[in-house]
Amino acid sequence: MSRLHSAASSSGLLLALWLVAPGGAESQVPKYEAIEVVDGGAIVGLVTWTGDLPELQHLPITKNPEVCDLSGAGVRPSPRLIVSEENRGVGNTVVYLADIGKGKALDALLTAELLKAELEPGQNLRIDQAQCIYEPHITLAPLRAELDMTSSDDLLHNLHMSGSARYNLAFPIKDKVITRRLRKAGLISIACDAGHSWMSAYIHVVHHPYYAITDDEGGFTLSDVPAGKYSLHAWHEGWDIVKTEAQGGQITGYEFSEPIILEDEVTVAAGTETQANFELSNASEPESQ
Ligand SMILES: [Cu+2]
Repeated sequence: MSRLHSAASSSGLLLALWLVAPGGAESQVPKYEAIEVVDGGAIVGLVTWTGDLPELQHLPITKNPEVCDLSGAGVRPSPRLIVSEENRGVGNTVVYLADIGKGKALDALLTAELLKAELEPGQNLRIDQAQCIYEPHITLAPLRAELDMTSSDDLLHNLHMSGSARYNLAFPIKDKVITRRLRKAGLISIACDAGHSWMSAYIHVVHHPYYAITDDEGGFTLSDVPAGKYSLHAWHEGWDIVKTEAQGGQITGYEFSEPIILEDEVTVAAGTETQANFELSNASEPESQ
């Protein structure tokens, strides 16, 4: 039983939804046509938390504290639910149009994400392993993009992907860069197989550019959307730990709860801004009830 069972099975579901073409036949790449968007609209909104906050489990740092636990806290706060104290906005939620068939070219997303990551256009997206945390925790990557992975830590990490990519990559030395192309749309779960059981991250490999990650205040914007009616989804990784796996008294991994997907219908009119908001709460996690 893999500790990523939960996330991997959800990504399978997500892929299944994406890959079923009209007529029920499966296709390798979901259908999407790049067109010039004239007088498109925007979808702007917030993902917020409602009600009491769950008690998040802090994960014990059981290996390499000299690098992974510089504060000496002994535990790593859960990275899985970020709620703003200012406005109860929920960060790290991926909001996207689930059913869009044509719109602006995917390159636009690549450029936007590169700018957000303060990289020059043309440089690859990058995931770092720094003080035994994946940075960033959530990545949006265009389908077929190359991803650079590196480690700022002077110890062994083993970056293990499951879901839409299945790379298993050792980072035995600091600053080593490994580049891989992401060839399949869908969700990738990442964990470290070198004993850092608290490390986790996700990549959404996307086949169109109408995706956004909410900021620390829960805000998102999807711009240049062709006028029309769409199904808008908000994906959150979830925050419950379903199972802790251990061997010989040492924690070896966690099974996390299923990701949560909220759905809404939005109608975008030409040249206008449409508001769309989502709410997460303890009731969003079936296991929490
Ligand atoms: Cu590691």
